[in-house]
Amino acid sequence: MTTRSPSPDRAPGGKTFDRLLLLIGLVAVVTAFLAGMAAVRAGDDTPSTTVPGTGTTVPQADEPQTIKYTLNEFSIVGPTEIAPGPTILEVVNEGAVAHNLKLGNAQTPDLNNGESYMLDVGNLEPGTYEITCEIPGHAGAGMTTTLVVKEGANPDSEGSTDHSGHGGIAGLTWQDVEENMRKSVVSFPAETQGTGAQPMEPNILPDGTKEFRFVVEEIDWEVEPGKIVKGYAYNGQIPGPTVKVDVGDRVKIVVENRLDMITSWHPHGLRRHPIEADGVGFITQKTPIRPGETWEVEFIVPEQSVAMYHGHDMGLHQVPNGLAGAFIVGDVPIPDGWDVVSEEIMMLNDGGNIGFTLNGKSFPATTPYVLKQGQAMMVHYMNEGLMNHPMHLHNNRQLVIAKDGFPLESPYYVDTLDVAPGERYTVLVLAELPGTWVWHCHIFSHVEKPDGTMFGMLTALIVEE
Ligand SMILES: [Cu+2]
Repeated sequence: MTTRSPSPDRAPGGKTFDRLLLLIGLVAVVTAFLAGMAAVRAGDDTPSTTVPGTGTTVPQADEPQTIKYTLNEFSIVGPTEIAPGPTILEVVNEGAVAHNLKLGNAQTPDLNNGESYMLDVGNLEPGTYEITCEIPGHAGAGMTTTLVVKEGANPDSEGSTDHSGHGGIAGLTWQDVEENMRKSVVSFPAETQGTGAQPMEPNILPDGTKEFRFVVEEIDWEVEPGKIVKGYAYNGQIPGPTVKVDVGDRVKIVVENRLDMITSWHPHGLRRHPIEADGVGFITQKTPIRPGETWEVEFIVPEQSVAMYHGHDMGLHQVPNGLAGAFIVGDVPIPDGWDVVSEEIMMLNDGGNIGFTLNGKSFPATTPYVLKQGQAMMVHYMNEGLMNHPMHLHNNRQLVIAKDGFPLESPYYVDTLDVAPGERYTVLVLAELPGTWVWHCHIFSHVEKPDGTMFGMLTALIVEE
């Protein structure tokens, strides 16, 4: 027990031949002459004009049209329909982190905040083109869009960027933005298929060993209402089921790989686990767990820990797509004077197909937490993503009592706690004031889309009187 910790009572309110050559030459000369005539005529008839508010130029026949695209976390905003012809994309990164833009074989370099690039995409024939940011994870997080090229298209159609004149953004009026926001908020908490991080019961073997069996599979996962993505799961859950055992327990871990790729099982942050259990292919085990194989390991858990198990080989691909779960050993000591009614996992993720999520779900499909006034709950923040997330709870305090499972000698109060990839923080959340209190990552692009829709790493603490 930690004795010097503050008690709730004492403290105040918390991404090839000559003839043939001659013939070709003649054809080329005639073609160039005819094209030149056509250009002269087109030039006379079709002056260049700029469509107000879009930065889009409607060209003379020979002159490429310039189409503007804006990059942000995590969106690509620009016209959704343009006319065929030679085209240059003016790509501007308004985001906080580096982004790029790819259309067909044309791709910009990585652009930092405020940088722009004129990308010549050549002569666009009628058709549908995918536009993406190629930085790992960014397309999955939303940086993808479709451009339809067709005769007679007006580039001033839906989706064009316009930061002026409408009181809204992304070509929307403020009323559209408000409506998008309202629709997302009023549907909270929205029901979706599948719940992650469910408590896992072990098989008790004859010698008392607690056996945990994991099946690694690709599944369809509903991240937000109607949005179903391909994810990787332990036992059909994202995050995987929550393991909780006692200090001194003998455990057996069995991992069956039903993927068409290698995987492994690493107990990140489990303290003093034997090296055979460390789950790194060609280093602590002969090979990764190959498709169709089953790997197992048995060991004693010697110390209280707040750990996460996850794929380690092909981790870049698998973990951001859901292959992670909590592994808790024993109890984090609770300071005196606290009424702690539950122990919760809040797993943070931000990459892959899953995107910005809390426990595998994006708002409004996140689960709210409900407490009575004066109660407290223990929450283990676990970051299995690729980015930091400053987690902010409105108006109710959080007492940080452990870092990466190590109990703090001097717990401290926060309202915002930055959780880096791989970190775990254990906090006691005190329900001080009645009402529905927003609880979210404070990087706005992780919770709000450019069109006003709330999504991602947002939930609520509901304090009942
Ligand atoms: Cu965040």
